[in-house]
Amino acid sequence: MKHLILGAVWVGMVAFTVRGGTIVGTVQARAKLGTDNAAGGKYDSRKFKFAERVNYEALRDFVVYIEGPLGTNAVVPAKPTQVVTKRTVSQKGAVFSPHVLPVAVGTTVEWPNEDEIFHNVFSISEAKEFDFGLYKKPEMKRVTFTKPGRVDVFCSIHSSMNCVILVLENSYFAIADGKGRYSISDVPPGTYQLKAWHERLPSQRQTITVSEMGEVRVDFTLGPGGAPKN
Ligand SMILES: [Cu+2]
Repeated sequence: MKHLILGAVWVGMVAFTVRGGTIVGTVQARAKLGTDNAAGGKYDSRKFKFAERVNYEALRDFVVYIEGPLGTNAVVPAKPTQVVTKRTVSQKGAVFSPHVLPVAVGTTVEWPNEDEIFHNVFSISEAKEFDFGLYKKPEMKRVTFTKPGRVDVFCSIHSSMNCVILVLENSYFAIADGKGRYSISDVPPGTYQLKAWHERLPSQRQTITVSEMGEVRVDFTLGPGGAPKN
């Protein structure tokens, strides 16, 4: 009997200590082959910035995430995540920082206003509608995102101010760094749809299998045309 109980405890511990795997890779954007942008060149010049061509190589804020609910689902940070409004030297107006914020569903996001001027932060997105009204320091506004989806956020006063809150169904996501590299760790073993997202490009999916303590490498190249419909 004692032996059986010990055995059960041992099995329980093994189940508890299954170690997740890691998903690593890069995300980059590329214009459709044959267009001027694919060759780079003259449009990389700052002089042509007014022409508002997309410099695909310079795109940032890619998010990579596992689609759908997973395990115990979202692990919500204990403290609210923040999007700060601030003025930068390079921009005439105020901006939200970060510009793209992926969060797990249930996360509360605060919008501290670091300016001495008023802002009115709002969204009309289906996943979350809100309107903070005019406010500035030390008043603080916050919203909890309870539904997955893309939430576009604007300021009713300043046209340069916009950001995207990407509300995701689980906590297995990463935002790529300045070189397009990302890493998602402690992923429970399993087969998943891994999705690469950018606010202005078609998303892409790949089916991946993560093994216990294994490392899966997945690279994405996003671009208009040629990408799977989403
Ligand atoms: Cu504003």
